Amino acid sequence: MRVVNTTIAHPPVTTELRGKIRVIAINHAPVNALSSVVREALLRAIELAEAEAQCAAIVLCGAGTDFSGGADIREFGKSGLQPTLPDLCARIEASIKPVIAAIQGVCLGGGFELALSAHYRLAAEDARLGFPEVLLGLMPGAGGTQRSTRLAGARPALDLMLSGRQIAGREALGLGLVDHTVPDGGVTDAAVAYAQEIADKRGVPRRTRDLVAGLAQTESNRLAVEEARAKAGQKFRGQFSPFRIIDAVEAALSTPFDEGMVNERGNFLEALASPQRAGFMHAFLAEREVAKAPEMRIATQRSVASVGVIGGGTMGAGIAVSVLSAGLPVVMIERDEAALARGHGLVDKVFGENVAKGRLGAEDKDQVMSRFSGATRYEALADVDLVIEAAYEDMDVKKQVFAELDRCCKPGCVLATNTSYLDINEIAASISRPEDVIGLHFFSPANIMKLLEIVVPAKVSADVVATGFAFAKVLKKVPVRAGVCDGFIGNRVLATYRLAIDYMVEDGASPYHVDKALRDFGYPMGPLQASDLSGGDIGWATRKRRAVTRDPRQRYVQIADRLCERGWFGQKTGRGWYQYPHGSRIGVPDPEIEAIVEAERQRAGITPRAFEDSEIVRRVMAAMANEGARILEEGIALRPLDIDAVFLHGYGFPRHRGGPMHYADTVGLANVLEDIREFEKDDAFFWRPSPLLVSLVKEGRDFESLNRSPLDAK
Ligand code: 3H9
Repeated sequence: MRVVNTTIAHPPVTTELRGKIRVIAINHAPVNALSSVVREALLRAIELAEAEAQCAAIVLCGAGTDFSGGADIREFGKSGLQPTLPDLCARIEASIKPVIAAIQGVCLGGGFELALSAHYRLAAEDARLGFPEVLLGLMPGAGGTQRSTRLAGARPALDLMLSGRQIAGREALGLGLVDHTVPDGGVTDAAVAYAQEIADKRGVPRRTRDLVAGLAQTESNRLAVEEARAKAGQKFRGQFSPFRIIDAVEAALSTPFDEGMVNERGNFLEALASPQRAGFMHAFLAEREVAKAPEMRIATQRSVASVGVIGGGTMGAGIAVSVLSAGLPVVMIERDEAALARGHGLVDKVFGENVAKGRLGAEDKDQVMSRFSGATRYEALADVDLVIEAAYEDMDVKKQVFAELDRCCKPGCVLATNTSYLDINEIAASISRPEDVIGLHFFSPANIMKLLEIVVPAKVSADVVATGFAFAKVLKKVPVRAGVCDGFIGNRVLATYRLAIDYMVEDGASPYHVDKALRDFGYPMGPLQASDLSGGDIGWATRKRRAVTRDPRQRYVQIADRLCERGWFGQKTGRGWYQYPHGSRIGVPDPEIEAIVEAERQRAGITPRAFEDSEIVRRVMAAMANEGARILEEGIALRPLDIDAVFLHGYGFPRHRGGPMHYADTVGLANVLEDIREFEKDDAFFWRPSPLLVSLVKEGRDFESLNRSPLDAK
């Protein structure tokens, strides 16, 4: 292969003349992102090929397995880098020699836009094409909105750009976004042959910008825009880019190409500069960063080919589903046959529902369930490589289970507990092999929720921690490393901001107002709705457990206890903070709750006051940032971004806000501290500022500065 620039060890673009076809390959690992060096090299390669006498047509492809993962997200915010991607795309489309894109692997965002600016496209059947920009708070900004609408029509274009979903080459062919598919491998060879054919015909290159067919305001295109706008109001509440995507598609239908491009560019740049984009991008990078545990660099993971699950309740069954879905066999242990049958039934039900919804074939379900087995004796775990205990949350119960595991499991078996708050050091110390004991804290429903807290007790060996992270990858979870403390990262911060909410409710805010303010902030449901969903009895048990150790200076609000004493535990009892008539999942406000709250205020001698939405949000966010800073001080979380990932994937924190720590940076840590100092005047115990937060403000630093600290030092 002839290399264009021999002075660079890994040139960002390589080219090769095959007969009369100039093959230009993007060569920028790991995902062929379109960084400025790549764009520059591509522009030069296209111009050279156009001027080259021997070249009759050009094939554009990606070196390695992918076409391109899109614009280089790490270059966002750097201005003035030339050529811009829209300019490069325009130059490719304007080429007087036919350009054929050969698409394999991922072809996303700006990469897809690059391919759409070519005159023809060939894709591998299993290539993955899409516009993920919306998931980064962006929109396609290099003609994607204009060209995809012209090629596929408004409905498919909107679907792709608003969902961010990836489609296979086959589907792209059906939508008219590619011209041909190639069964497997050899896309570039097929594209070269196709380019030769096109060149032999000597036709004028077909330019998507000139396509008008089907564009005129047809009823179906118009309706697609209208429907998308109606749905977006609810689905993308508070977000910027989805609405601009719809505007851009509307512009593609009704204005000339160049005008549509101006509209797209303006909105793209606005989205690029927005805090929402910064929040989304932080979330994207954080979820990749958390997966790189320090132990993965220093230790080799143990092999995990089979898994045991202790307990067939909701959590145990959910974990079993998650493991089975990842292709591993599961042995479930329950205390008796009846409990085992219930656990088996719960697992079977989930896969049965997937069959009913068409997500799984009946035969596939049989195949998955054939990997499930159950037993009432721990000896059945003799050969498994990893066990996850999901038994009742009680230290004595856990210790009994672990004694059995110690007796029956083979040497080297990883022994994990799914406890939400119990001291894993104590569990580990109770058996003969504490180095094998780790916490794998799943979130309910375990087969759906992405978060997996990997809780690292003092004596665990590094290879067990590395195994936990590798196992999370197999389960397609987002693993976050946490230290041992009551509640680890997530439930500890949750407990703190729930206190802030309890105080506001007793001081005058309606529970429904609190929920609405946080929904408007971007949460899918309010914290009290979430409590109704998970069950008020869980928090009640925690409060009782902590009663003995509670600091007498801590203010205690009894409202939630009054609900629990009535047996109002939320959705499962038909009543909690809301009423759920006839098994409904959407709660309705309950006047009796308002009365209970009022009575409690009187009992506590509180004169209620009004709260603005903004104060509700400020108090909740300040409580999260302050407790987050504390767990950083204690080393429970490695970095602020680990806390962000926990809340994004386990607690519904709005992704466009980036997580509680990133959001605090957005507000400004000095402002957060000022809020805390103001709240401290009323409750000096609860609102003590974290020393870390104070010192960061003093030094003019933010949480992000701690994300950059090298992990290797830990
Ligand atoms: C865009 O294109 C805007 C245009 O419309 C308009 C322009 C004017 N840039 O995920 P992985 C890194 S917006 C830079 O673990 P996988 C990633 O951070 C962009 N770096 O691998 C990681 O780095 P590290 C639209 C990127 O195989 C490494 O690559 N495109 C980019 O599981 C491996 O990533 C997107 O939104 C990038 N674009 O998945 C695509 N992408 O090793 C976003 C990845 O240091 N990317 N990296 O942690 C993805 O969805 C997945 O990364 C992908 C590969 C499917 C490509």
